[in-house]
Amino acid sequence: MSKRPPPFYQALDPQRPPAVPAGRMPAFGHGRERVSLDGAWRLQIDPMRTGYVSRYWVERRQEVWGPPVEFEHDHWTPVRVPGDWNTQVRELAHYDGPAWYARRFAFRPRRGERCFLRFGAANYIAEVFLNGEPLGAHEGGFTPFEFEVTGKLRAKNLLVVMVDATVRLDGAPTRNYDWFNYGGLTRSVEILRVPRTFIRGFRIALAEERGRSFVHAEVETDGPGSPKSARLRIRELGVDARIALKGGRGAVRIPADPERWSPENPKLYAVEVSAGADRVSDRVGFRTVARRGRELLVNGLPVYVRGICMHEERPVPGGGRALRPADMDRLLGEAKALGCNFVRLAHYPHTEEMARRADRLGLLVWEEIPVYWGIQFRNPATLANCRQQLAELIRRDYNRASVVAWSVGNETPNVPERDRFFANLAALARRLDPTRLTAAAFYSDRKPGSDPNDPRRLRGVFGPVLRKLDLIGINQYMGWYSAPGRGELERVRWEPPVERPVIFSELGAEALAGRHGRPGERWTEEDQADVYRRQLAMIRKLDWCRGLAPWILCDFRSLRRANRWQKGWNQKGLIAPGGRRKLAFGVLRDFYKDRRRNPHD
Ligand code: GCB
Repeated sequence: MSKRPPPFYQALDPQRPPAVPAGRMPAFGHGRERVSLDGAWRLQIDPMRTGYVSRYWVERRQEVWGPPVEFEHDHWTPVRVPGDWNTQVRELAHYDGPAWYARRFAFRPRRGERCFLRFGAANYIAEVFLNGEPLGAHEGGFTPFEFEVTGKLRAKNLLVVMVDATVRLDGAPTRNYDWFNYGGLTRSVEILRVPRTFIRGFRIALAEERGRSFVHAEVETDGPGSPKSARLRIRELGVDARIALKGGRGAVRIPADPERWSPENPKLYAVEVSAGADRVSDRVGFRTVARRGRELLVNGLPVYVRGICMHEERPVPGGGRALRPADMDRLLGEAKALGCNFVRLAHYPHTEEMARRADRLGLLVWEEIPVYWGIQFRNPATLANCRQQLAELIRRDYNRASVVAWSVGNETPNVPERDRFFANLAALARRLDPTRLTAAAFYSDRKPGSDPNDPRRLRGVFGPVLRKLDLIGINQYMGWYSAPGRGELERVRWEPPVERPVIFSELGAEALAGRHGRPGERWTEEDQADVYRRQLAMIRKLDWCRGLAPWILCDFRSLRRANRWQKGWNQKGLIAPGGRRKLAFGVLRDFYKDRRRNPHD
């Protein structure tokens, strides 16, 4: 950060604080002391990037007789964190540029402790300043990041965060997407207080080999004089094991036969780890996930996916990104009411609390990074950014039994650079987490009226990249986007595109809740229900298809949706923003009820 500000008349290309070093992952945060910085913050938008000239990160107050001061944190607009600015400040409904957050807080540093300032997510770029000093920057709108602030906290602190929601051509997502780009500090901000040497990483999973099962745990400490060992306890399983640490790292494999976590029996165990003066805990389910031929296996048994897709958006009339506990209960409660055993959290990492709840409720989860539509597959900086987002997500949710797949992309052009990009991300996911499947969703549709059985269709869309992945999603909107080709759902003959478990990861149709008419009459509930009925009749006959996750649980905001019914909302939801279920909800629920009775038909 240069000390001398540029002159005010210059257009700014500011020198940024250093980014979080690639590969640096936030510390394990559960079951330890955390100080919340959520609540009342102040916000100032900054479309001209004046904050870099005026140095918005330093303390300033206007003195009555003093020289003019052009900003005062305490008089900026009040906002709540976590939360997007779009739904909190009327004038910012469509603002998606840079903005500055400020908050004061008191703190009592303790001798010998270390502190980390952790952000659950900031969309899209964040630059963080504490007490006038830059801490660092982070790119990626949906994953956590942290900065060590040991020795930098005082009794009274000023925290300033520049959050830039500008969608970038080289970013992920890039400038073309079908949802709403909520800006701001959209997840919690907190300080983790840890001993000088502490447990930075802890992960645990079930492993099976030759008919025997083990609990495999890994611990990583950070700090001087790492202890020689850590202790792992799972009381309910009678596990009390020592993990030898070398250079602060260690792993252990303990023969154990826990009750398996599954959607039918979401059993969780309390797990505790201690090392030196530090101790963390988590609630963890044990299960295995694998593929065999065209089957998706959970605990060695084939699963038929009864899924639904969802965005991270409040299911209320105005929308909003930051989910509250009641919103999460609603979203996942409705998925359960549909009879789901699976949710696809599209198209970016949702708040960590969703997977935790899915653990408790017994829902399998597909998680995803925002590699979507026009990504710059040739750009090494874009790849580095996507690798970082994927790594941060895997690091965050590794202990969640509900999560079965890491998806590396959605609906991308079938070009060699896409294939290389996917192969790179899939290899990374496998290296970081060999216990789960890699996945991606591919678009299969044709021009209205074209032959649904044209063999080039599948080949042209998917290609050899499928073999780099474990679980394949097909997005297809037969009966909707190809309206003039009605009848195609009855005529289409699908071939399995690859020897892998394949699901329909999207299908659907739009309807304005409360608008009624006849099947075929677009934007009516009857038409949407009719498309679902015909889709389900088709899918029922496909023995290779391992399930579906229709698009989507709730209507969601999207500025590209601009007809008289949509008015800024994608209306493919089974539920309207106010919570009202459309007719198609019942159609899918009945289908799932039937599938549950005959899980293997
Ligand atoms: C898709 C995309 C999804 C869109 C949906 C639609 O294929 O994956 O993000 O919102 O179609 O409604 O067209």
